[in-house]
Amino acid sequence: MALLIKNGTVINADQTLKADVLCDNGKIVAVGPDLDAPANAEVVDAAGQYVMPGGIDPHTHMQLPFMGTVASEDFYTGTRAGLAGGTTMIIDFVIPSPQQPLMEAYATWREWASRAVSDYSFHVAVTWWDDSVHEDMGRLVKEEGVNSFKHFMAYKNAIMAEDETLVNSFNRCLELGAMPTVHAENGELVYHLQQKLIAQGLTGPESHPQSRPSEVEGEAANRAIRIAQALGVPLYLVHVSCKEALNEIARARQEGQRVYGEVLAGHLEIDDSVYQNEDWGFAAAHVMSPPFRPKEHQAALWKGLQGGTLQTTATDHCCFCAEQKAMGKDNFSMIPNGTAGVEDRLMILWDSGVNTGRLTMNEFVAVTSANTAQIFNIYPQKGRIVEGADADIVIWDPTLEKTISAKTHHQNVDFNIFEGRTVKGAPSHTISHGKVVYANGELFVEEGAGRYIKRPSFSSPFTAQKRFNEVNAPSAVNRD
Ligand code: URQ
Ligand code: ZN
Ligand code: ZN
Repeated sequence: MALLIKNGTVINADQTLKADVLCDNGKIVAVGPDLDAPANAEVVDAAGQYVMPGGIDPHTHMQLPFMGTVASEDFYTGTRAGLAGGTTMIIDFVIPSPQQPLMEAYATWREWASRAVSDYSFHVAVTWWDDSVHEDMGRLVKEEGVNSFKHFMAYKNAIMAEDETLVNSFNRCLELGAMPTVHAENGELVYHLQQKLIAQGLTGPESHPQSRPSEVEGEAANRAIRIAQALGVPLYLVHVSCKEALNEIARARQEGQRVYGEVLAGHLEIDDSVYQNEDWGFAAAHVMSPPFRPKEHQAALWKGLQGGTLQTTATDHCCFCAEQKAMGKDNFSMIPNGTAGVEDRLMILWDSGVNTGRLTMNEFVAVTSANTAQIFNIYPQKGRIVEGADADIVIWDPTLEKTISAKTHHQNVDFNIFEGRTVKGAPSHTISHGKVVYANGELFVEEGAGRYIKRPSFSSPFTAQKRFNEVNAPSAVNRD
């Protein structure tokens, strides 16, 4: 059934226009003034509201097995919560155990994600190295539409990639036209500092940030950037949390190196005072890595986002409930690392970004959707309101006030790092595949409706645009 969105203002990263939007067969089929509704079309009146590309969250971990437990959010509940917050696509992570074949882990995650209610894709982590990893990376790019590979420089004795793996894998990314991405913390330093704090009997969650100070992130960010520079491969740094890492990216970009940075909504808004809270559970609920930082880092991250040193926003949505966090009751290094946010990101970025004047509405679209689509080579299929694009849309009511709370959020976790935060501006409708899946507080999702989105390698220029044109060529689009 067709859907016509009337009387709204379309916001793309590079344009603002009063226009109606007609969707049919899961695609945007027309954008323009005074469009007529086809017979039997559903019509949504978006007067006074903004019609934007649905959010893309490039960093989530649904049902991740990690630190002896499994994240409490699965692909069904997590993508459902995302739709309630205007996010219509996630890029999650396949994380093979060391020595586990990448293709085997990929098949497992694809099976888990089949319950998703919105579109999804996967970065694949390289957690070990041998010729079979080299081989599987090639299969994932050529056969499965994976164009990004993750490297955890932290988490020693678990999934940490040593320099040898970084060099081999980054080089393989270059051969394949894939984007290497990193979690940049020096895992050896973290391990050393953790042992030191524990030996001193400092086992509470307040020691978590002490074990991974911002210089530990700065070192790893610089190392990854220099390795990428030496090999001539681009680089994407996930969850940049501090000035030191930000400055390494700025220096590299200033030198013309192709380096991208991602920032989490949480790291933009929350500081390290949370770890001083005398409530153990409250402090532990904020244990994630990199940790929340002293206040001056939030200001620097906002400037980085405004100034283009950072290009994307994400959440690193990785949920653990109170009893899971309690696994680290006697030793902070055993507290499962992770916090939620997939439902809150757009509201936080709008309230702290657009409402404060830090971001224009166009920049909001860039950092919540379009830039991710471009960096990971699925633009303009995703990330733009344009004829031929997927009809993944958020209708944004700038007057709608909400108070964020674990009591009312759709995320399958008993804590919200933005608890009690009142925001102004929120989705009134979310549209996925041209269907209204969220309207005025109600969800209308279908388990398994989400599709796996292939992302072409970067080997040939304009791949995504070329594919977009092919798919949308008049002969290829069956207009009824
Ligand atoms: O490091 C990550 O990105 C995963 C394991 C989620 N946990 C976290 O603390 N960021
Ligand atoms: Zn990480
Ligand atoms: Zn992560």
